[in-house]
Amino acid sequence: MYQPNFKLTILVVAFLIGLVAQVSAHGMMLSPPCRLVLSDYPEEVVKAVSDPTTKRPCGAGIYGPTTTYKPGEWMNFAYNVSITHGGNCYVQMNMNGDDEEGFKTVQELGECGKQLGLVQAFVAAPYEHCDKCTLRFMWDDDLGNSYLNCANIKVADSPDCPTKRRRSTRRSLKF
Ligand SMILES: *[C@@H]1O[C@H](CO)[C@@H](O)[C@H](O)[C@H]1NC(C)=O
Ligand SMILES: [Cu+2]
Repeated sequence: MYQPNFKLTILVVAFLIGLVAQVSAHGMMLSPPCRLVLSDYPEEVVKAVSDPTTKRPCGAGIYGPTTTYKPGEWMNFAYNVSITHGGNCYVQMNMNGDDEEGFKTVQELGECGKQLGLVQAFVAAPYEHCDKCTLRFMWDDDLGNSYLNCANIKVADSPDCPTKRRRSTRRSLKF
């Protein structure tokens, strides 16, 4: 009988996909909005950015919005844990793009993955202006897996006072 087998196959595959998603998705950065992947299916997006990753510096996420803060302003950081593990978590900032060496830890979150649900922290935005800062959540768990999420950050006084003007002022002072 072709039809029942076909249905059974679909059921089994759906079950396995559900299982894989449950087993491997460990959490994602919710605030500021992190980079995501291209997919028509929200579950796929969540899974891709929540899975353990070997892609450095930023994991699977490839694009996302840019969040602008004033210098030194509190950033409301939030990460949601969906599978628990030990291991230290860090909030890091890169003042210019995505180079691995450029990431400096700005807040230690301890073993943030030991409890399900929201990990929230107020993290101070840089005092220096930047057009392309990257905020990274990094969690190296106790099994040797890494979880990485990046968010695009801009630091400027206000939209009326763009970073460029500040930079050129600083540069002209140097010369
Ligand atoms: C946050 O994590 C909890 C616990 O695993 C989960 O039930 C919930 O769906 C998650 N919410 C978001 C927005 O990720
Ligand atoms: Cu795990």
